[in-house]
Amino acid sequence: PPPLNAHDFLNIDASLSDEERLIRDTVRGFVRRDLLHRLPDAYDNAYLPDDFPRAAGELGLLGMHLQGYGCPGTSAVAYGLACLELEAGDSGLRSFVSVQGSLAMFAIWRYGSEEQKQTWLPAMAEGKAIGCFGLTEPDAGSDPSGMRTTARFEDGQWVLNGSKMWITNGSKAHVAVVWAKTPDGIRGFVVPRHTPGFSTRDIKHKMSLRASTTSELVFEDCRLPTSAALPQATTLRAPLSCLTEARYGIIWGAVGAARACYEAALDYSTTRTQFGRPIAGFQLTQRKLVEMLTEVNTSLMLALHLGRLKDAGQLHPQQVSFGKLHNVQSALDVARSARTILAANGITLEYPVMRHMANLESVLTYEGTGEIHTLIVGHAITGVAAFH
Ligand code: TGC
Ligand code: FAD
Repeated sequence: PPPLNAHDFLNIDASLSDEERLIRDTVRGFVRRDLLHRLPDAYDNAYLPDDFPRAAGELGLLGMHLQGYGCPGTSAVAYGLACLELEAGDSGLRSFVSVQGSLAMFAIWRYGSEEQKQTWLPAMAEGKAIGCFGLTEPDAGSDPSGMRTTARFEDGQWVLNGSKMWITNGSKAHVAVVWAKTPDGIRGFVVPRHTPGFSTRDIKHKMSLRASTTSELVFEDCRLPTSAALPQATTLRAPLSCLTEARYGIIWGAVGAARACYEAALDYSTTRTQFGRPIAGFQLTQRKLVEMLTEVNTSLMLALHLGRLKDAGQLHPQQVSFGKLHNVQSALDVARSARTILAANGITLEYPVMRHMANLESVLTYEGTGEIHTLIVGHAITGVAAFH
C-alpha cells in the first residue's frame, strides 16, 4: 500500500476517479491561491469577495451538477468535492455556491419554463447573474408551511405581499426565487431585482457566516407577469426538493471546514512547544488529534457513499438528512476541539479555526436545524412523524 498520510489517512483518494481528483485539485488550488489570504479580512469586515461569483462561474462551479443551459453537468461526487474545498476556505464561499446552484438555479432548472431557463440559467452559470432563494420568513423557519407571503392573481398578474428573512445573497441577487401561498397551494416565483414593490435590507451584526450577505426580502404589492410563476412548482414539495439538493452539498462542505480545523491543529501542535516539548507529544493532545482525524475521515466516507448513491439515482432525502445531521455536528466538534489545541491563538483570525467554528453555527441551523433532521430520520425509522 502507499505510505500512511496524515492528510488522507484512509487513502480515500484512491476511491476517486481521475476526473474527480482533477476537479478537487482545481478547486483546492483556486481556494488556496486566490482566496485563503483574503478570507480573514472578508470575515472581519463582513463581505464576500466580489470577484468570487465570476471566478466561480469561470471554473464551472455554479449549477455544476446540472445538465444543459451552460451548466457543466458533472457527477454529484465532483460537485461535493468542490463544496468541500470551498468550505475548507470558508462556509460563505460554499453557501454562495449552494444557494446559486442547488437552490436558485436548481429551482428554475427543475420547475421552470423553457423561457425562464433560457433567460436565467446560462447567465447564472457564468456568475453574471446572482440568484437567491426565499423560503424562510420571520415567523416561519423550520415550518415553511406556516409562511405568510401570499401571491394573488389579479388583472392577469401575480401580486406578491409579505417578507422573507435570512436570505443568503438577498441584496446581491439579480433574481430571487420566492415561495408564496396562493389559493391553490404554495408556488414559486422568479422575481428580477428591480421589480417595483420588491426591496431588500441586509442583516447586520452577524457573528457567524460573516463572509456572506444575508438579507430580508420585502414584497409590497409586487406585480409580476403570469410568466414569473414556476409552472411545475405547485406544492411545498417543490421547495423541499430544492433543499435536498443544497443539503447534499453541505454534507461535503462540512467535511472541508472540519478538515481545515484538523489541519490547523495538527500543524500548530507540532510547532508549539510547552514544558520543553511540542504539545503534539502530550497524550491528551494526541487523543484530540486522533478524534478529529476519525471524525473528518468518517464524515468524508459518509459523504462519498451518499454521493455515489446520488449518482446512481438511489439517494433518499432522509439519507441526506442523516448526512447533514452527522457531518455538521461532527465538524462543530472538530472545530471546538481544534480551538482548544490552539488555545489563545485559536480565538483570533490569524488561524481559521474560530472562523469555521462560528460559521458552523449557521450551517447547523440553516437548511434544516439539527433537531429537524433528527426528526426526519426519526420519522423514517419509526414511521411516526414527531414534528407536530
Ligand atoms: P411534509 O408533509 O413532510 O412534506 C410535504 C411534501 O414534500 C415532500 N418532501 C420532500 N421532498 C423532497 N425532498 C425533501 N427533503 C422533502 N421533504 C418533504 C413530502 O414527501 C411531501 O410530499 P407529498 O407528495 O406527500 O405532499 O411537510 P411538512 O410541512 O410536515 O415539513 C416537514 C419538514 C419539517 C421536514 C420540512 O418542513 C423541513 O424540511 N423544514 C426545514 C426547513 C428548512 O430546511 N429550511 C431551509 C430554508 S433554505 C436555507 O436555509 C438556505 S441556507 C443556504 C446556504 O446559505 O447555504
Ligand atoms: P425556528 O424554526 O424558530 O427554530 C427555533 C428552535 O426550535 C430550533 O432549535 C429548532 O430546531 C427548534 N424547533 C422548531 N421546530 C421544532 C420541532 N418540531 N421539534 C423540535 N424542535 C423544533 N432561509 C432561506 O429560505 N434562504 C436562505 O438563503 C437562507 N440563508 C440563511 C443564512 C443564514 C446565515 C442563516 C442563519 C439562515 C438562513 N436561512 C435561509 C434560514 C434558515 O433556513 C432558518 O434559520 C432555519 O430553517 C431555522 O429557522 P428559524 O431560525 O426560524 O428557527
